[in-house]
Amino acid sequence: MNLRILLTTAVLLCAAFALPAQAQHAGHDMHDMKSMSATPAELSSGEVRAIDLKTRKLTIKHGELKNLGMPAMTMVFVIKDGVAVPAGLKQGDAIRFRAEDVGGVLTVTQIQR
Ligand SMILES: [Cu+2]
Repeated sequence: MNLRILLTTAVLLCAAFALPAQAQHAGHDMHDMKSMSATPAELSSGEVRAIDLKTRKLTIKHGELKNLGMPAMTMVFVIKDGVAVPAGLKQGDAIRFRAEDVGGVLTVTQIQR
């Protein structure tokens, strides 16, 4: 009798814990799918700290870069060949940009002021 009650309680407890876990998991999958489909056009915000058009090096103080799994920091990126830099872009300008890991080189593939 006692064992049966214990088992019933255990089953109910399992159900109680499993349901929220499943709901969270489903929500997480939906979030992943959403962020994946949004990724190609998603731009990050940053501020130009330095720019050298000869070497195509751009130092950006950036917020979190979700596609690179990078926290906010200031760092140097290489501007990808063929990517247009907004005319007169200078230190202190706020930008929206897209950075990608191209063969281990952190590369800016889109820049907008
Ligand atoms: Cu960084």
